[in-house]
Amino acid sequence: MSITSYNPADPADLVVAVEAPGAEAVRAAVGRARAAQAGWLAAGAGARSATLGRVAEAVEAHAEELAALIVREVGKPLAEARGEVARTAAIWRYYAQAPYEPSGAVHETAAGPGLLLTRRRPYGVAGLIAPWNFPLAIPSWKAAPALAVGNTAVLKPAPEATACALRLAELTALASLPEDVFTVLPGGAEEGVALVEAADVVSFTGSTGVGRAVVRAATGRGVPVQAELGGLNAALVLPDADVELAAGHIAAAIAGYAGQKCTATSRVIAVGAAYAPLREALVKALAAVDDSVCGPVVNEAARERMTGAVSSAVEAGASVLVGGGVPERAGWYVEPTLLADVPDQHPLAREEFFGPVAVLHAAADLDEAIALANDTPHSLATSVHTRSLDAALAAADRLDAGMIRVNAPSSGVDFHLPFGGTKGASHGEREQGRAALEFYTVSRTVSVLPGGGL
Ligand code: UN1
Repeated sequence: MSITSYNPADPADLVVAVEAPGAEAVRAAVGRARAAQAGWLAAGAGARSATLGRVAEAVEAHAEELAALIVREVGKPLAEARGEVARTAAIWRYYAQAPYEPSGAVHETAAGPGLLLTRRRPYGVAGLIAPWNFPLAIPSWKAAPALAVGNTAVLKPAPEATACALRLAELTALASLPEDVFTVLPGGAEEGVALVEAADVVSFTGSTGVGRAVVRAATGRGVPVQAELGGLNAALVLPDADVELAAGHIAAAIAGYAGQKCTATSRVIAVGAAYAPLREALVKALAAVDDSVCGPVVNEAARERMTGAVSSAVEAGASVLVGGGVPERAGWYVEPTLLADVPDQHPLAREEFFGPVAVLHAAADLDEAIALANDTPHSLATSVHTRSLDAALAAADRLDAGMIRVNAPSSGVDFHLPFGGTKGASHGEREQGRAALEFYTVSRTVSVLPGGGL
């Protein structure tokens, strides 16, 4: 089987085609990574820090080329692609400091002399499975912390982002990351399954269905696993909000990169008197979104899924407030779309579609809005738009989401803070920041006791 990726804005443009390496090649790569791990750990904090810092420099030195590749391979608008490249360099630079972090603590003995120590140690080989929508940032925020603490890593990127991942591997080599410390193996399901069966610690970002299978397979082997799955993210707008500002943020969260972020907004919940002005402002803001913000969806199947869901919602009684169609042009474009009166149980109101489409709901008060926002297993990111500190605090207390953003789009993350959702949106330890360093290490307890009776 061969792995191909095509330009979503120009489907005739084949970006890359490689032979899928197969399960045996994955096992062999994990074996080489395991053999390289002891040397990488023994190289010491200074060497690991310097190497990760050089990866950041290599990313920066190739920033424009990388941004152009992201645009071409996964259809991300240029401004966001540039932002992702900058974020990628910052991630490597941030984790370049991590090798110098304390790896444990000293404790007092309960009785008698001695030193009790905890020490965090790497697992061995991290198996990383990444999606296509952040083709450099997500592989980097998985690989950099894993490597910083002394693991080696094997990455299987999404087929749609194969060229970006292979380029990242080339840049790590340019930065003199030793051989077999970070390996990129393109592949599909067979390679992914083989990686989960061979790695010592597993990190996955992708769809809920595949993620559940990955979690089952890794836990079945007794191997630690984290999984970041889909989000069904709401934006709550209170009557006291600056409606224009809120509409701008929400339009960006619905249509930015064609809604292809697990943090994108797909449900807008207007509270009380906010409904009418928000509807008007949001329709205007979405109608004004252009290619520099939205871009195409990743492939034909994604567009079919999205347009099929919109027409079935309309058949079920929904009304289209803006958008709803596909522009007459090459590329997998979908108009930024807002729907009202979508039946509560319709898939569009219940599942993640990964497109520039959202559903508008009305809520009588904040309580009802919070109940609506929480009525999903996919509680990843929720935005709250209000001028009231009390309402913002109430929302922060009572929303289930793993990330609550006040007066900001639901999408967009700070790479040095924990990232993840609640309920069905995430499994295991948080990604990013210090949480990632914990995930890729296990604590050992060392008791140093006097041998000769002091
Ligand atoms: C962002 O909102 O900038 O797969 C990042 C995703 C998320 C990353 C979102 N893990 O879309």
